[in-house]
Amino acid sequence: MKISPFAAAAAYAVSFVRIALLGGLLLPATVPGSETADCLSVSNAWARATPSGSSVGGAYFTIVNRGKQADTLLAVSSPAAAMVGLHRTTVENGMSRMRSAGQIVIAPGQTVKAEPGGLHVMLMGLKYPLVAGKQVQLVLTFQQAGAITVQVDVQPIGSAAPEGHADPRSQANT
Ligand SMILES: [Cu+2]
Repeated sequence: MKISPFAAAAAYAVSFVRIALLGGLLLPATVPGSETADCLSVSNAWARATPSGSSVGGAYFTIVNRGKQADTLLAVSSPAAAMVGLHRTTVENGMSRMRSAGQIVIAPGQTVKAEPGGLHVMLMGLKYPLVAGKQVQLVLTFQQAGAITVQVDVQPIGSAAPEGHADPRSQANT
């Protein structure tokens, strides 16, 4: 039996709709935790819940560059924190340490993940605790893409601070 091009196209269209429904592609463009500027997307944005009284928190996300040009993450800010830094946790001589990560370059086709134990956003001087189930806003400023605002989901993870550093009030050498 020969399948006409029209039938094939119709079958394709039907399967696409099904995939779109399953994949949630029909959700509004502003999905929490996922924002896109042209070819650069920030997704999977989440933060650890913080105990009340804690002044620091960690936030994580995935940046994908689907464009043809490299882009650079210059800075991160948040209305929830007095200061926001991009840090990288490394293990040196069995000790977990944290350093400023500097500017993050995302090459064309590259995926950069901020995750516990590695690159992370450090929220310092929190103005209020990060409560599980709530969201917090992060603004990521890129050289090419400009400012991308991301709604970060706060997740109930029982650690007080990202690995490699403690609350500055309890540890001077942070
Ligand atoms: Cu840090």
